[in-house]
Amino acid sequence: MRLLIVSNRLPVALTHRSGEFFLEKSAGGLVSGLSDYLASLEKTASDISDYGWLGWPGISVKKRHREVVREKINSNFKAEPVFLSQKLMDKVYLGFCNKTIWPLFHYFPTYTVYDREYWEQYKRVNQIFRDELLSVIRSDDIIWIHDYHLMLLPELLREKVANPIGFFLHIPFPTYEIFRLLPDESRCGILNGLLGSDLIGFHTHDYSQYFLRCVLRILGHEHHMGSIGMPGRVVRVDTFPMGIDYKKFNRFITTDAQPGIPSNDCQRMVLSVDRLDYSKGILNRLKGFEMFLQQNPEWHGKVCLSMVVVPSRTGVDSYQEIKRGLDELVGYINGAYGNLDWMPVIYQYKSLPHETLISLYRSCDVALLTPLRDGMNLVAKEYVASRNDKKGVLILSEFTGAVKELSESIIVNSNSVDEIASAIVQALEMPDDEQIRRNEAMQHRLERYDVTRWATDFVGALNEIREVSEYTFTKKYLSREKRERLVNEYQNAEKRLIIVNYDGTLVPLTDEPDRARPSNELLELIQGIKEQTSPDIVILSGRSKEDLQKWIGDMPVSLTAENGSWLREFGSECWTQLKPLTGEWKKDILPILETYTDRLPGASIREKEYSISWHYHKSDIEQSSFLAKELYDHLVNITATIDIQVFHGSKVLEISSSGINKGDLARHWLNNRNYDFILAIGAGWSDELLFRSLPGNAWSVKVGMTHTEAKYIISNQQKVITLLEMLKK
Ligand code: GDG
Repeated sequence: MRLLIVSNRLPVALTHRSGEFFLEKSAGGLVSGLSDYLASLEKTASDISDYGWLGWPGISVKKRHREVVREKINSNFKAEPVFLSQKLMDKVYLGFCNKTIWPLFHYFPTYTVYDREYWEQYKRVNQIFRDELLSVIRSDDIIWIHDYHLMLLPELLREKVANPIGFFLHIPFPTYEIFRLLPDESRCGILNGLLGSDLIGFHTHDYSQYFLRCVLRILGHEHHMGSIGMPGRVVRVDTFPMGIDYKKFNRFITTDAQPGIPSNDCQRMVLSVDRLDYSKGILNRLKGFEMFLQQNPEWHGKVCLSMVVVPSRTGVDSYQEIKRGLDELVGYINGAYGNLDWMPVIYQYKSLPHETLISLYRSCDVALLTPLRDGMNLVAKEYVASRNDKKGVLILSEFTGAVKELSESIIVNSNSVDEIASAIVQALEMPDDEQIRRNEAMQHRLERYDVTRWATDFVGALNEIREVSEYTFTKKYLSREKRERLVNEYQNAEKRLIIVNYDGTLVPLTDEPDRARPSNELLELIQGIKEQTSPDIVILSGRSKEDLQKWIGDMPVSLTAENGSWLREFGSECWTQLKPLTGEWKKDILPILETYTDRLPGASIREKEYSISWHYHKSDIEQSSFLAKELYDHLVNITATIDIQVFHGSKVLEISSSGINKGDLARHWLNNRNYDFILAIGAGWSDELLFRSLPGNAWSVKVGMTHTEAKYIISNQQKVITLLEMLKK
């Protein structure tokens, strides 16, 4: 198996000087983290025998040079370039990626630009990536796509290949209220794009939940424990907090004096490191440091803030504004508080060599990381890992993904300048033994869940979900060949039984249950099967016997109403009961159902003799999904001591007298005769009991591509009719 990583940028940067192309390994959290994982694959035994990386090399390459460049990249790295013009890349990178998605997903709607052309360009670049991938993809490849630049790629690829596709989002996924600000085309496009994957990973549980909620609210797909059933496959949504190469940071050997480390006139140093970005909360941090100086004159001359700011996205206006604001505030603080011997803020606007960065991590007393929003924040993890003396204090914003695993840090709300100021005091005063105690706990966690474990877990989960999908949808799918076998067995049998559910199986589910009357074609089909092949046919339903009598009472079939409370055997005119039932319990249950009906607009109650159904087809999908689960839970709890049962069907809860379920019903019919062919078809949850109670040689078929106890699945209700038509001679 080959693991193919796809990201916006390749892990190597291409440059062009004096007519020659040069390659340089690029830095950055994702690249260095994944490179460490890929290197570990070469050393350890794993299912993945090879890997490759596909992305943009960083500059545009003229058509005539492309083959030379491709050769150069291929022969030096296991990488494939995606050639894009600088113009298009600038438009997309500085457009939809960094003026729409980045601000919106980091909760800055006021910075967000909604421009149709940006969206069109974004689609275009995703298509170019798809075409490039198609030219290199092999059938044994697992594809792992990274980050917000390529959110449409999973679906574009899924339309063309059957390979496993994983997607990981490195930035936050916002709440529904923020995400829905995107125009309909792009918000649906992004969700559908991502759902082309088999596995979608996020840094935190919250981001996963926000994504699932958006999928429900915007596309209407429900999930079950993070799995979404799509036609022919299951999409899994899960949480994988990205780690770092702990050992590399912890054991890195640094020489004492590194260029770029401020000469330490002051006794204590507070460090901050980030890219220049409004999401990083750099201005608030400076304001917090200023308040600290204002409130604590005893620290003047004894502490400095060393701020490393890495230039980024210099082409976006809002970034230039922050840069101006930052320059001014640093100048103001140094002017107002500093003197000839002491400069409170040491500000470096540049990228430092890796070794210098680690030296800084190790030599500071406090790391002050206060993003207003950050998907993870690897700097926080690197800082803790680098402290092989176990000392140092981390102050971390509660709005970073990393805070979930670094809960022993001093956690601040980065919007609050006061909290930042007092956290600095608390950090500077923290005794050594407490620093060690906190860092040990965090280091232990970071060492266990490092970047290799993160990637291994992700790839493992991707393979696993593919196996589930394949088992459910390939092995169980009632293919044409299996359908022909079924018909063949049917024709060769002597005593045949067909048990079929009514709603969702014989007739489509409708928003208005009264509209589910059988069509003339359906009635003719049932009549035809009976006349030509004389099977015993049983129709199961949760409906009242009056409805069934009215709609299909003339059919040559046996009927069961109210989920088995009533039976009408073929050839008989009267409805009977398998065992005596009571409707006494209804008076206790109805008030509960009424309360939930009041809470859920569109919900309705249908009372029958021995059962009640609570329908919510017409209600708001998200509200009903939540309330129906709550009601089900409520009913199951209170009915534990009463003789009734609760079924959660498709947009309906059915409560009926106990003692009879579809399994019991099946046994009743099975005892009647010695059948040598049994076919049972159902769509609802309660049909699982039916499937379970059938003998081993029966054909059990579930309608809908979901997980089931049935031996086979069929994609939709219309296919049931096609199958039944095949049973006629
Ligand atoms: C995304 C998400 C998420 C920084 N300054 C220098 C330097 N760095 C390195 C650090 C670290 C990386 O850059 C920054 O990692 P972050 O996690 O903070 O952020 P990004 O990579 O920009 O962005 C983020 C991450 O993806 C991973 O999923 O955590 O939330 O926005 O590795 O060491 N490296 C060098 N000199 C510097 O001056 N050499």
